[in-house]
Formats: sequence, C-alpha cells, structure tokens
Amino acid sequence: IPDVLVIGEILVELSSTEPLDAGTNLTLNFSGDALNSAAAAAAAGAHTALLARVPDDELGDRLLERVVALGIDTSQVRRVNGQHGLYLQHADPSGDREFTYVRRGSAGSGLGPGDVPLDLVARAGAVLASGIACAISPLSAKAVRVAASNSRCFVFDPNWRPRLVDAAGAAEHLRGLAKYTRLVTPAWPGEAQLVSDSDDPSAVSSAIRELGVRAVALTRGAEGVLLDDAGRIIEVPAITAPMVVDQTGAGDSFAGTVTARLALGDELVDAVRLGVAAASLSVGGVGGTGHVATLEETRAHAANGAA
Ligand code: KDG
Repeated sequence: IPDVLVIGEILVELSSTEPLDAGTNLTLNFSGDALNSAAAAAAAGAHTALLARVPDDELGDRLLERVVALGIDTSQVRRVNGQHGLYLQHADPSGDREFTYVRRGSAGSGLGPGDVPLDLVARAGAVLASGIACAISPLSAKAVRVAASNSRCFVFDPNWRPRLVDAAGAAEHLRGLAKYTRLVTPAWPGEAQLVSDSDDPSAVSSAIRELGVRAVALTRGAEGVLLDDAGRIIEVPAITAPMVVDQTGAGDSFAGTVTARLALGDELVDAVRLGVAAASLSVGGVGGTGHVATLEETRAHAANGAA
C-alpha cells in the first residue's frame, strides 16, 4: 500500500530555451505534473505510486524506465494501445516560457473511474491529483473524483492551464472536489482567485475553505506560502533558490513534497516548510524533473533558509 498515490498523465517533454521554428533542437525527456509531483513525493521519503495509462510502445518503455529511476512504484500503471501525450516547452517570441500541447485523445487522458483501485485508494496515506488531470478529459476528471471521494487524505493542486481549460471550468473542478479535499495548493493570485476576486489572500483562502476544503496553502512565489489550516493563518517564508535554471515543475515539487510529508505524519506546517525548500531546489534543473533534491538536501536547505 503506497503512502502516496498520484493520479494523472505522464507526458513526453520536448524542450528548448529558444522559440520554436523549423530546425529548432529539442531535448527529449519525460514530465507532466503527475510525474513531477510523484518524483518529489518519492524523494521526500514516501512510497509513491502513479496511477496512469501509458502507451504500450518503445517510447512508453523508456518513459517507465525513467519513472522507476525516479523511485516511483509503477504497479498501478496500465499499458494500453494509444498515443502519447506530449508537450513542447519553449520560449515565446519575447523570451518568456511557453508550453505547447499535443495531447488531445492521448492514452493518458483515457484514464477512467474503472482504472481506480478503490481498496488501494482507501488505504493509501494520501492521494494527490491536479486540475490538469481534470482538464484533459471528462473521463479523467471522473477518475479523480472517484479517487478523491474514497481517499482519507486528498490533496488537490489546481494547476490551472488556460490552454487546457477556461477559468470557469477550472473553478468548477475545484468546487466539485472541495468537500473531499484535505489540502488545496493554489498559486497566488491566478489560481487562488478562481473562486474569489478579492485582493486579500486570507479572504480568498477562507472563501476556498467555505467550499469545504480543510486547509489552503496559497503559494505566492517570493512572498512565501500563506497557509490557512481550518482558519489558523500561518505565513511560511520563501527560501531563495541557490540556482535558477527553469521554473517548470516548482509547484509540482511543492505539492508532491507536502503530500508525502503529510502522509508520513508530519504536521501540515512542517510539511509546507519542506515543500517550500524542495520547490526552491527544483528550479536548479531543466524540465519538470531536472533536479529532484533528496530529503537530506531539502531538510538542509529548509534549515539554512530559516536561519
Ligand atoms: O507544472 C509543470 C507542468 O505543467 C508540465 O510538466 C507540463 O504537466 C504539464 C502540463 O500539462 O502542463
């Protein structure tokens, strides 16, 4: 029985620091928020399994080798006929990071309620899913809902991607899952304001709690995390990243680490402190799993940051 079960689609990642054009060189890797957060959870000491569908082809074999190398249990991965979901990570013409997706109809988005192992979900320490798993298909959204409603500790990361779902749709996913949710981890301001347009973070977190969520961790970049645990507000400061190469997956690293530490019995605020440290280290590598810090490194970074 895993400490953490992560639900979602593992993506093929092709990345470049340049804008796309004919002849652009792209680097192949594997990512997707589910993989990024599962890698962080495993590194944080939790026995972590991924619940996902992966195409039964050579690229799928390589993808799963990478998943195993990241210390993740693949016993809940189903190999199926179908195509990979892919995203290109590149620059837009002004140099900002951009994602382009080629994923509609992918094998991963065919994950459905019938794939959810109810007994395992009920016994797992925690279940983690994101708004991306809800946005990629109605079937996948149902799978998330079934898992959330059977889990004793469900963590939801809104991970709003406007190229996959509009604001109303993303808000609906959050509302629909709220009553099953132990912790939600929206980024401030965009995701947090999906359900309230107030400029006051604690007013927004209490609006989110009113939907039925027990705790809200608003991630606010350099301003740190505002944790609202059933009405008790705690500000957890940010920690400066020793090296910034690529921000991709920082939020996933936070969510995965916090979920792992919660499942292992840490107090929520301690789990959040480690999540902040892990996210700050995760930006030191290219792509979603370019740098996954060990628990020792994360603890040391958290201690240094607090000093
Ligand atoms: O959070 C990083 C993810 O966005 C990236 O790995 C790609 O999963 C991805 C997505 O669907 O955007």
